[in-house]
Amino acid sequence: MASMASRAAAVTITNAALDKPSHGSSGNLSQRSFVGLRAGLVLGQKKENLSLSFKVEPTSRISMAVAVDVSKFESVTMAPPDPILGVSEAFKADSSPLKLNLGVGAYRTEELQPYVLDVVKKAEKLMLESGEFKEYLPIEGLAAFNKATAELLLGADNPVIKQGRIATVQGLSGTGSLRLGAAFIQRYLPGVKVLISSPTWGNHKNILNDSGVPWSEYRYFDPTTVGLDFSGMIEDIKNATDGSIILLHGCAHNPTGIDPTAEQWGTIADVIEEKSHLPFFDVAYQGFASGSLDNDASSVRQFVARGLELFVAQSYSKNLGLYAERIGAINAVVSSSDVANRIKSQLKRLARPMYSNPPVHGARIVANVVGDPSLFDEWRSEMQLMAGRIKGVRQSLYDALSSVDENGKDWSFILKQIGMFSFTGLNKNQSDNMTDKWHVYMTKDGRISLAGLSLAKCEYLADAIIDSYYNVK
Ligand code: PLA
Repeated sequence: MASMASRAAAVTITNAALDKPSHGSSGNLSQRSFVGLRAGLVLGQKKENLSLSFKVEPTSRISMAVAVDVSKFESVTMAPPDPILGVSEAFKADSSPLKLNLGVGAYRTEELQPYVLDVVKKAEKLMLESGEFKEYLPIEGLAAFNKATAELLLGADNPVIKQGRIATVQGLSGTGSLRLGAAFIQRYLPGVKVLISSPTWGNHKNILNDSGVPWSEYRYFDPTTVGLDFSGMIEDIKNATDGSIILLHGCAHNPTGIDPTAEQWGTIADVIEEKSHLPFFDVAYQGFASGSLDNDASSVRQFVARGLELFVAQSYSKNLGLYAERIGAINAVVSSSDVANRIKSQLKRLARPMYSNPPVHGARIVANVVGDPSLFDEWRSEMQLMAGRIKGVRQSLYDALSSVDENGKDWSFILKQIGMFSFTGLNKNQSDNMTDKWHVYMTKDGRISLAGLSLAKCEYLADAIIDSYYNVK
């Protein structure tokens, strides 16, 4: 018998098992012992540090002990925490009563509690009463949801919808929809580069990398003006190889909170058209930037009205507060219904081996809210309420900063930014100080989520920002 006990294969067979083969197994003792022994011996031949112990107990129980102290996965290294969702984990571990989570973009009430929209509760009550089934959805998702989401995006009377020039597939929220779109690009536009804004939502890079889609960046943020580097953006989009894909944030750019004006969107569309690029919109905040679903979709609608083909990923995490339901969609607006049908068939083909078909609950909520005029109206007012609370906090943070700051720095850029976030301009060391000294949790790029801030905490936050900005390099 081998002496080292680093690794061993094992089998245990009792008397009972001799008489009755267990489910799924067949054969008698001699066959099974043989299999167990052979497995051990084969392994033993391959690896010197294998051992095999085999004993017959007085009760006729035959057993082999297993000891594993070397994993097949020794080479797996620890992954770094996610730069956004990892912040919530660190926040949870902090026991300070002062702590404030401004990391992830999740809406909180003035009491800093998670918020479930009233319309969502009402829609869920209706769903429960009607006893809806839990069978598989079709691969492309719930038909009523797909119709509603395309109409919310483009406007119900958009000719593209009547002409059937849109392929909509329900996705696993914004992220999953982007991932499906990226998988489609990888398969049907192999090697075509996606241009993403610098900076952008960090997960865009992961999604493209994991999908095997090459990417590079276009200029977007100008730190000197704390505004949009519009000429840099246009230049980079112009200089990209013809037929590139340009990833655009439909509204409420994350992390900067800076959006192009309607006129600038027109110029961006001109260049994209000239260069035969394909725009790919990420619409994760429709209704959250301005409080109006229509206003926040105007960038996409402007491009569609020009007859451009484009992709759009949508999310209902923020505007309906359905974060954990994972509900969103990928849409392709194309030149004919025939092409749309073919694209849809291929998106389904990509989805099937990834997750088969999407979850139903969130899709029903969206479909029920949008399909019921009174719930829809209620949703719009709740959305305005949420967007309004964020605007109020934005103003109050600006006021507090302006009054605390003895050096008179102009903080008005905070008021110009829109959506859930403010890009403070704090660097990594300063952001670390915010967390280590002040228990304010935020991403290391200097982004704070105003959706996680209350009016009551604005002064405290202003003190933390002023200290970090002036006292840390
Ligand atoms: N696109 C952008 C631009 C986003 O900011 C987010 C979410 C998504 C897509 C995806 O959201 P979804 O999958 O939940 O629909 N960004 C958050 C959360 C709010 C995150 O990082 O996942 C953020 O804090 O940036």
